[in-house]
Amino acid sequence: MSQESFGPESALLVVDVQNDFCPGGTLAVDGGDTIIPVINAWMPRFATVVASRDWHPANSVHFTNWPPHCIAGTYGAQFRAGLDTERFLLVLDKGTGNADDGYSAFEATSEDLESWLHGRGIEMLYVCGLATDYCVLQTVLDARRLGFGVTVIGDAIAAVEVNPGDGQRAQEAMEAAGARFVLSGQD
Ligand code: VGL
Ligand code: ZN
Repeated sequence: MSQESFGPESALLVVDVQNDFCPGGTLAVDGGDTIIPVINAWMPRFATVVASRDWHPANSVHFTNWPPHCIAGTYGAQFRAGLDTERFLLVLDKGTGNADDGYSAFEATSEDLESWLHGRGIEMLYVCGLATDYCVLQTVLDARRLGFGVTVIGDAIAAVEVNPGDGQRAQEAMEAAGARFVLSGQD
């Protein structure tokens, strides 16, 4: 299996691999934790690895649509154990205002991701994490709108599937926006 490193123009973006989206969490995603070793295996190939966290206040309007999850500073908001967090050069907190959904990592309030990436000459994003049909989807659509090349790691994402098929439809929407999908070992 080829495990080439990527050039400095490429970054890995790890979306919301947090306890509440993993088994036992308040908004658990099927397979939310099984992607962790897959993500870890990709990290050493990048000079730049960035991660986002869903990071909501307890009184967020977001919780009119969702069970409370990823409340700032709580166990549910922590990165899942086993994720190689020491490789993160930047951690972005999003959904931090009580009127924010904050699905996209480009809406992070802790750092402007677009200018941070541009400042480092990064033009290509490899995207993985949770959840395919919300935060991965909105992050990828924003990245494409902003002109980044996007590759989604198809075996390192998992979907909420509020409605069956949401993950598949999200993939189609990302592909229609120009994102490429790859599988580990076939990249
Ligand atoms: C997410 C639903 C609500 C996600 C966040 O990380 O995909 N989904 N908040
Ligand atoms: Zn959320």
